[in-house]
Order: sequence, then structure tokens, then C-alpha cells
Amino acid sequence: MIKRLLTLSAIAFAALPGVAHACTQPETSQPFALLADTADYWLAPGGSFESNSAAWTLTKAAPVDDNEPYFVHGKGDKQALAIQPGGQAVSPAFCVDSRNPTLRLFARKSGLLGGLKLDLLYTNSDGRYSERTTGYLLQSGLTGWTPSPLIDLAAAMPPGQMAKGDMTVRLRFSAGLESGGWAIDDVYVDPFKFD
Ligand SMILES: [Ca+2]
Repeated sequence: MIKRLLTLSAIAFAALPGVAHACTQPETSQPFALLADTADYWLAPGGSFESNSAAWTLTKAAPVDDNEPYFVHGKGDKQALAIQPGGQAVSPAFCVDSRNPTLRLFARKSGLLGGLKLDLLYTNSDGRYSERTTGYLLQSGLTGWTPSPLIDLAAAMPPGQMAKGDMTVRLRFSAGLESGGWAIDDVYVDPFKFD
């Protein structure tokens, strides 16, 4: 029965005009349910920063013995990523399509000033490398680990490119020189928000 349903679903999907959902979506969970956000998310590659997870490309940044206090990825998790002032962290590449409109994570800043910038890095369909800034994480005061607001990933994706289907992106978090540095953990992508 399950196989039959999946097959029918695929046929219905293919018959929808103008819909390009090309990525294979990883397994999802509801990591922010404790925070009244019951949306399904999947973990960005290496997004828990545990020792066995995919490596990010780091400049003045490193995994540290820490974890966001909700342990939404795993109760035994032990590491977060610290980004020093002027440092940056670039995720491994992953596939997004129009079903991946938002991103959410935990962040903690270590100084009173400065934000954490998030850019989307990708290669256009014509082979041109591009970057788009999705925004800045800001925290008023030193509030410790804080869940981020929903970050609008779709707004940073080029509409023409998304109309063709999927695209491969990397996330880049950059701490300003004026900041006291940041830590991030449990970076999740929402795959079904508008389905
Ligand atoms: Ca972690």
C-alpha cells in the first residue's frame, strides 16, 4: 500500500505545471517544537557541529565544547561553533529548491556590539559565482543562547534560478570585527513551510 501511494503521489506531482521541486529532502524532525514552532526541519550538513558531522570551512572559527541548551539535535551533543570577531564559517554545499524558504538556528553573542551576517553562496545557471546577503542576526544585550527568528532563505534565492528547479548553496556566517564574536549551533532548514 505504501509503495502504491508513493507512486501515485509522484505522478500527481509531475503533472503539476510550473512546479520545480528537484532536491531530495533529507529526513526531518521538529527541533523547535519546544519553542512553539512545530514546523518540520532538516539539519543543514554539519549543522550540529558535533565531532562526527560534516566539516565547515572555517576562518577564525572553531568547534568548541559547548552546545545550545535545548539540545534539539541530540541530548548527548557536546559541541558548538565559535566564530571570532572578523571570522567566518562556510557550510558544506547542499541542495535547496522552492520548498526550502526558511532557516533557523541557535546563536549566542559574546560582546555587546555587532551582528552576525548570513550570506548565501551559489553558482548561477550560467556558471557565474554569486553571493546574496540574507540578513544579520542581532541580539540586544548578552542573553546567552537564543533561538534565531526565521531567516528568509527564499528571498535570497534568485527567482529565475529557482524556477528552473534546484540549486546548490552554501551558508556563510560572518562575525563583524566590532563584535565580540559569536557561537552558533543546530542550523536547520525548513523544507515544507509553504507546501
Ligand atoms: Ca551541537
